[in-house]
Amino acid sequence: MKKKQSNFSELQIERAKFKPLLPEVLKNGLNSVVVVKGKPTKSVADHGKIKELFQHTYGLPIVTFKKGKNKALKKKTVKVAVVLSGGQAPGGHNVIAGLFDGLKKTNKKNTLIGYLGGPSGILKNKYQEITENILCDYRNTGGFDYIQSGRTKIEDPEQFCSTKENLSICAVDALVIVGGDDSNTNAAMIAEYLKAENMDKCVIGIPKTIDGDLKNKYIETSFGFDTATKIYSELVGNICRDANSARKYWHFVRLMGRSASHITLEVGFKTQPNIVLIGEEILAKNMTLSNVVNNIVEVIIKRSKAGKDFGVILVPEGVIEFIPEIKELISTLNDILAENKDEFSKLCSMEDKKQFVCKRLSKKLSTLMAELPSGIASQFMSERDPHGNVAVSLIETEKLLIEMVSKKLLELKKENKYNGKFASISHFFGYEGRCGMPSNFDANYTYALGYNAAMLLLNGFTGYMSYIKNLSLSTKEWECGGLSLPMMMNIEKRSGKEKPVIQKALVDLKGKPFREFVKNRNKWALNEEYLFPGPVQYFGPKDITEMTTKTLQYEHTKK
Ligand code: FBP
Repeated sequence: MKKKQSNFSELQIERAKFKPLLPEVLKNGLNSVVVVKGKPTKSVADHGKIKELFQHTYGLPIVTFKKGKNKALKKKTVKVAVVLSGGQAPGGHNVIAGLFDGLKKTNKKNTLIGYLGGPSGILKNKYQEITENILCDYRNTGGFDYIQSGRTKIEDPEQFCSTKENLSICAVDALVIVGGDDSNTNAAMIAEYLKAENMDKCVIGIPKTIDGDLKNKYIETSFGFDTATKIYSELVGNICRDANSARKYWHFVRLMGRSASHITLEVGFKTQPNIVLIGEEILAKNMTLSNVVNNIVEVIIKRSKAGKDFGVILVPEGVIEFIPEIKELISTLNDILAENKDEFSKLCSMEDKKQFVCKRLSKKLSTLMAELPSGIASQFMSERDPHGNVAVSLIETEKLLIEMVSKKLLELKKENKYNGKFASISHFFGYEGRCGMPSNFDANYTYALGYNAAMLLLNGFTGYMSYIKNLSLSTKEWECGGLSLPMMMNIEKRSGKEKPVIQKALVDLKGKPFREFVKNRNKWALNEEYLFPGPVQYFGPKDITEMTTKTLQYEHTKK
């Protein structure tokens, strides 16, 4: 149903007028763009196994686009389907808008449909035609509500078969899957299946996730990371100011980011709180949960001695899976829950569930499980998503840390080694940032990704991800092209089985962003060097409205 503009806020009305900028190469429409093919590619790891699994789509070259006449595109009429998959990320609607505009500008007769509710929409053949009449109300907006999203994994032979049938019923020539690493793994598998079945249908992926962990040399960032981290930074900045004003609380802030700690690192740069935990560092240093707690306690004591019984600490939600002992526990639990799904689902009480898993754990792991606060233990046993991931967004790690830190400080107090006051407040910022109105960067980036995807599929590429490079430069200078999906894959254990998946990009401890953080963290710990970035700005000085992430700046500028 078409929404009325009268239901829009003043900012929504103004924002609807924003015209995303396109990279120079795409600016004159796709009939003026030609393809340059690079050399054959290899997967990031496990070449043999990936090649075997992707016999029809392995090794495809990276392609880049440059200006030139491409008359062939105009003559074709295509029907394209788009699906939004996984967690929401700011800018999803602009991917649809860019794709729609790219298709229509090339040939007015091209059409776009949107599968509803994520990949399950493909399986149920539930879709809606994308029309300008409705799309105009979603341009430059946050959320995925135009066609919604879902986390269904297409992996069984029957599911592949119904995907093929439903794409054929709708006479769809190409499918665009907007998703993170798991959803783009789905895209790669569907592309391979359709090719093996001799179906002349293209599948293109779009890199989406606020987590920022879908990246490599070509995918410099996934969309949504920019806006989400700006929103979290506003909130954390406000907390820092409150902490510094009241001077009586330690704020433990958990931030979304299922595996990698990119969000936390970026928010750390933007707000400079007293402690920033980075999961990847904890893993590299093989730290136990008590090591992590002791490090926090050390800073709390130092600040307390300086008369500062307050501070702000950032905790990435994925940190829990980086603590080696917990990582082992979660991965063993994943296997136990996958192997005993039916039996486990019949258990009602938490105690029965705990006993059921403890019986199947090693002595070391069952002791660890028993030592965890019962709320946390039950969160560890929550249902896995269809990709086999534990729901870290539901594990209250910040509360676990508060409990353990308080206990440690109490012990130290008894030994006269600490005489400060420790009062704590916990926060979790996750869902607050995923549907925000996209920043100018994300609005432009997503629009370009969609437009660029149209270029890839109109040229018959399949098993590719749409990429836009040089993102730390002005939009005009962005480079466009396509990256073979199997090139990004490796083999990982999921739900107890080895599976091909797109490799996640974790925080690189040798990379510039992390090194920059290490240079500064001791100062941030003891002093109040807090920054207050304020809300995302859409209008005003370009230095602010066009600002990219610190992560992108450190990673891609030659300083
Ligand atoms: P994607 O990887 O699908 O983009 O989702 C990322 C994320 O936002 C994580 O940060 C978070 O842990 C998870 O989704 C939450 O999932 P759900 O929306 O199913 O609660």
